[in-house]
Amino acid sequence: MKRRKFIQNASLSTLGIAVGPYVFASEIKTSISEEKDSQNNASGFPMVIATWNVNDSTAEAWRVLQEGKSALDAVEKGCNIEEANAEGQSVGIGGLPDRDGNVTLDACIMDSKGNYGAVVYLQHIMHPISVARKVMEDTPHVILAGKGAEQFAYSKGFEKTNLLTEASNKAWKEWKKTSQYKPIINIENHDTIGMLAIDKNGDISGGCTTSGLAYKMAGRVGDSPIIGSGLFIDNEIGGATATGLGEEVLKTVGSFLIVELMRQGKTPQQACEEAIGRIIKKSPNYKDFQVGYIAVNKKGETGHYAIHDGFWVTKYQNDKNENIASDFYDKK
Ligand code: SD4
Repeated sequence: MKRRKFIQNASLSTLGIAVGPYVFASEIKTSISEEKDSQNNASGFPMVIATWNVNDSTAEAWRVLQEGKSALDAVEKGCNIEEANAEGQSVGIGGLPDRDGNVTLDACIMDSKGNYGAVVYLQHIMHPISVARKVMEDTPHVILAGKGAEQFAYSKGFEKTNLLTEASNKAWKEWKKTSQYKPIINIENHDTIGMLAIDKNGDISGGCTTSGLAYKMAGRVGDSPIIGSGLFIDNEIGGATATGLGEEVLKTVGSFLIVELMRQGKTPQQACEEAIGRIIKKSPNYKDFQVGYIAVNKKGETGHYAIHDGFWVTKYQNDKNENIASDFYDKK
């Protein structure tokens, strides 16, 4: 419900509302950061934070962390839950297809040692994040695409699965009646799961998995599987991950930016706000799309910020699994 509300809110923004003035990132009110920082500075680990309302995913990651396993195991298993949820229409099975009716998946994973693996434009495999982990651990490469990624997955024992559910097929057929391709918010959808975890040793890992934008052009790849854009981890500093219109995240290398801003001394909240500010500064049409970021630093302090209302995060820390409505830039 909350995710859908987000889309509606974002869609409203396309109805001819005038573009606001250019804004410099540093002009974004620091008072927001301070207020949010006091809410977010529950520190400590193990902990896990993820984009959207994904309590079952964070609960699974938490369970893995409680067993004393690594943050890497936690993000993989946590993301697997949402990938297998056929009702989530932008991750794994049930994901809305591209405009030709093919469900194509992007995912990546990054560990505390700086290792990274990704799959892009992967079809017929329910758990792209697990394939990404295999790319990271079992190949000399970091990204595998399309058919090559699919063949690699089969070689590792993943099963061929029909990812197009009845509900998504129906939605696609409905969309085909107009076939209006506008790579902006009105046909964008959001459930992408980006997850950051810190294990009992204080080591950080992250994962990001998505079916990308609904009805995208065939071959389109978003930010989610691209290191530095959809996800970045530096175990000395922290991690960040993104959701929303991937093209905008890619152009500003958002997750890397957030980690570098934290390196310079910003809190996770300030860093997320600055990264959103960069997008707003560069894209006068920011009212037409959404981007949301989450971040965590080495102490387990978190931040989250979006362009528009409706972005939620789920955090499991200090034995509490909670959904949090994120603050946002465009207060109208
Ligand atoms: C993409 N960032 O492919 C993803 C979409 C997304 O929730 O986040 N959807 O651009």
